[in-house]
Amino acid sequence: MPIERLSLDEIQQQLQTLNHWHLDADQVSLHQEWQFDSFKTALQFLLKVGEMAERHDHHPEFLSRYTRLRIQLSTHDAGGLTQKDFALAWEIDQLLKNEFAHHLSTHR
Ligand code: H2B
Repeated sequence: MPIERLSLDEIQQQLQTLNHWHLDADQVSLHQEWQFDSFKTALQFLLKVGEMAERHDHHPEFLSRYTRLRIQLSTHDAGGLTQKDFALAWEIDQLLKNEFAHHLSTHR
């Protein structure tokens, strides 16, 4: 059974449960960008999110640029946003809060 895309209402509701994630203009993906205190920390964060992605069998797009990391989430199989994207985003938020909060170089 393919997973269902969420409606715009559902997307707006789910966004409230997350920290600073942004809906892309085409409404098929979510993204967020962080800046860490070093390239090494940014890579460690990326690796942890990568392990998480394997556990979820759900894989983000990563854009690494020195100390910055951008993560974009979408469910390709559904052609848009699903519960899987929000579940992963929520867990990424927890990881950030629990293990990387002190390694953010700026506070938005
Ligand atoms: N990741 C993302 N982001 N979207 C998907 O639709 C997706 C995935 N599908 N990871 C998964 C793997 C699917 O191809 C496998 C067969 O479960």
